[in-house]
Amino acid sequence: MDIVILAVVIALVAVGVISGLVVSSRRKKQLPPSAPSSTPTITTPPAEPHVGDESGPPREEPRRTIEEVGLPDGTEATATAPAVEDPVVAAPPVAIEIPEPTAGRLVRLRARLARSQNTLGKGLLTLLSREHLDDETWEEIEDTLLTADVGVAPTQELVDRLRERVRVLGTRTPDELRSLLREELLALLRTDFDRAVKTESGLDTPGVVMVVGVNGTGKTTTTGKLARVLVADGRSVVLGAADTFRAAAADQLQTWGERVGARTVRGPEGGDPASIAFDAVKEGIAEGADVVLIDTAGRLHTKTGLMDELGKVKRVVEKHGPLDEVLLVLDATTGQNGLVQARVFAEVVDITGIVLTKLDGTAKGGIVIAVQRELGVPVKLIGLGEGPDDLAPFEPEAFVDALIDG
Ligand SMILES: Nc1nc2c(ncn2[C@@H]2O[C@H](COP(=O)(O)OP(=O)(O)OP(=O)(O)O)[C@@H](O)[C@H]2O)c(=O)[nH]1
Ligand SMILES: [Mg+2]
Repeated sequence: MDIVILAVVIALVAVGVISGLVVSSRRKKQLPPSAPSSTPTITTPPAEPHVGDESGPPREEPRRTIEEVGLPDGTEATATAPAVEDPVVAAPPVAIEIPEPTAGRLVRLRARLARSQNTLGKGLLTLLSREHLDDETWEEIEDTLLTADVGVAPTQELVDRLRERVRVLGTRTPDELRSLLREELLALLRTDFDRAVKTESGLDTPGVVMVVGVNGTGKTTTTGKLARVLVADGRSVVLGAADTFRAAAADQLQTWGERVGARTVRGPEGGDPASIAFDAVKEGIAEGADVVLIDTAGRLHTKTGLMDELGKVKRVVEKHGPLDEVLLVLDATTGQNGLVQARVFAEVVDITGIVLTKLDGTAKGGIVIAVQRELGVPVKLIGLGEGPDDLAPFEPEAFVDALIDG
């Protein structure tokens, strides 16, 4: 009898505890998302205790790797913790990922490049190896280059040079052809550019990098990947979410930041991007950060109002000092349209470097040549996948080798 009463009491207590938990977690969910304020908020990395944390679920579950978790693509609202209103808690973040070292990335990612690009390199080699290099073959070579988005003028130059050199060569061995093609492609890609992303101001203030481009090219992803590269190199980073079009955009950037312990300065949806960018640099200066990365909203180069706004963001940031790098992010799969975008963006903000994303998904790697030619500005980074460490410095030699050797 006593046992029965005890069992009933235990059952009642258990129900009470469970319903208490449910209520408290419901109550938590019903809290309004951080109320938009007129001043930007600075989010701290996760895992710092906040009021009410005890009522949350236990955190013992095994940590998943970043590959398993994946990262948001910005198309959906992320379920990250609401922005912390009180700025800057000094406690060091824990459970921060250590990104992969940057050295040798292109070697690791080379296979991806080769998979999509070697139709170009192999195709050219096969054509050049034909016994009779007649006009028709040269036309095919030309077509191959144009299809890969090398652009008309560079294609013509390359074909003229190859024709001349093949003629001088007389008999051709496959090795000779390979090194000849390699040299000529390298000459077009230019080995004289300084391709280092400039993240040092040379002063005692942080280096400031702004990331621009049309919608969906990979700006936020690139900003996040770049933050990881910098953190891996031992630099401290502040992120500025100057994309105020969608709340999810700031969440997306913040998620990238949280994974490596970088703070994100963000503001209300629909707020003024220039003031957020300004505040991000201010925060970077205040906390003695090494680098401030500013992500901007995707904007169509054809919309004058949006392009004017971008010019304003840049001018306002420059009140703190000159920008060290303005990176234009271009989606390699969009082909020649990228050149038009490049031209317009370069008019509004001086582009200092190009990031070519999604090179893993296209055989149109020739756009590297075309876009450098168009702007006179080097491709500094290439995106070779959606993974967090799939951003590589652009190295012409490794690129050409991947084209030709596969
Ligand atoms: N395959 C591949 N996908 C990429 C690469 N870079 C970015 N992406 C994907 O492209 C999509 C858009 O990336 P975002 O970083 O959100 O692009 P965005 O320019 O910030 O977009 P908006 O802010 O909407 O203008 C995401 O699904 C990314 O994962 C890349 O190098 N390769
Ligand atoms: Mg974005």
